[in-house]
Amino acid sequence: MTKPLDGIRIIDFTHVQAGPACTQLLAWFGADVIKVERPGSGDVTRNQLRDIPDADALYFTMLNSNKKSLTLDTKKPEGKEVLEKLIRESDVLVENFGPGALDRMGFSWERLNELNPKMIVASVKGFSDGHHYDDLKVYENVAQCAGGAASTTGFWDGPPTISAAALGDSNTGMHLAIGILTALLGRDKTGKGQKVAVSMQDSVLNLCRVKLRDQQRLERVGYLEEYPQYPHGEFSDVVPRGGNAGGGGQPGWVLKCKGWETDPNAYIYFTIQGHAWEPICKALGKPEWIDDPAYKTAEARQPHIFEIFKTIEGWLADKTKFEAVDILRKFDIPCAPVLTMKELANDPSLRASGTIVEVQHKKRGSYLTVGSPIKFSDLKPEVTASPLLGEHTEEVLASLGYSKQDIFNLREVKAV
Ligand code: CAO
Repeated sequence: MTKPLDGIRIIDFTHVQAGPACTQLLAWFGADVIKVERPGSGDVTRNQLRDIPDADALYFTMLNSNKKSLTLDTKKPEGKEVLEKLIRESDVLVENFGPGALDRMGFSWERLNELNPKMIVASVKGFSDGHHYDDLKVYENVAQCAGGAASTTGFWDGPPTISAAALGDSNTGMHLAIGILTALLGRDKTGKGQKVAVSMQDSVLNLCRVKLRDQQRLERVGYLEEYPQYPHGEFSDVVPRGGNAGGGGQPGWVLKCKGWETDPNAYIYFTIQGHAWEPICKALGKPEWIDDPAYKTAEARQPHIFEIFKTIEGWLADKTKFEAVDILRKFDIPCAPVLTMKELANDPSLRASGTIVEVQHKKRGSYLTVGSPIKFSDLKPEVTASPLLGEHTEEVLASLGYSKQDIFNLREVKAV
């Protein structure tokens, strides 16, 4: 089957998570992604949090599937020469080194553009160019703090909190992938490559835009009616942490189900959407609430919303999270069980859709990974194992015209 990105060659000069998540996605869709790694060590995640001695860690395998690995010391003249050849024959270079690392290596944007004016150069940095923090190295949690997620996540009486979702890393990689695809379409029209830059701070903030909405509402009216602080608590002049309240106009909360005393995930998320109030009352066996002025409107419910949640927890007390959702779905009530990683890993629907896939790896045997969350009618992305360090060095060098002797010589000087 031909894939949409067949024929697009990408130099994957990325490491850890933000960059690799981007290039992995493009590899699933058919791009020829060549991961350039330092000889001997490679991407640091190959060794991080290993669960099997001498086999690449899951951190690496789950972010680098469908790629080739070329080892190359790009600080050595021989390595630079190989990289230059590769640049001349590639469509995209993606990197997420610390600030200035590519320039120090001798591959500034100007130099790259001179070597291949058609090439797209895509970068992830912690902060955008010209930002007063643009010299900082950044990891996931740093980005969540800098992008507004941490100050608005968690409970009002606790500290700023980090989300387990990779808002700084993989999310930034997804933004970058959109930028690269846009630049490729642009190149079809102009024939020219361009620089695409995404910062982790900006990508986190982009996902926190409803909190910037709330900041402006707060400044105008002094309160936020959908937050648990309203109407009994206090508001300061900044958006508070709202616990598990819904971010939109529909109040919701994480509610206990049967077994919560011993199972930390025996919960559902329950949403009280305005138009669903009547079905909610019917589902809960509380028809008298439908027209009761103390319950009828969202405004009337808000002052005692936690009493309402308590009543719903009473109804949930003899139902597991799955039983509860099976009842509530019949009433069209937006809700979901709080699912654990174990439940997700074994979910037959996710296996069938290709969202959770089992991959065979030369050294690890089989492992689970998350496949493409994007589904197409004419493409079924197939997830293949991540490459071993330098697995494709010979193949890539041969494709650039290097002979067996040349490759031997490069090995002698430890450039590959
Ligand atoms: N051959 C020779 N040298 C290589 C090489 C190769 N194939 N690949 C990388 N290098 C060198 C670089 O040239 C650089 O050297 P100098 O610092 O001497 O110029 C060095 O390796 C890499 O530096 P780095 O700053 O990228 O790495 P780090 O471990 O110190 O920092 C990180 C890691 C992630 C904090 C930093 O890369 C960063 O801030 N990246 C941008 C933001 C980002 O993507 N963060 C997300 C990471 S996922 O949580």
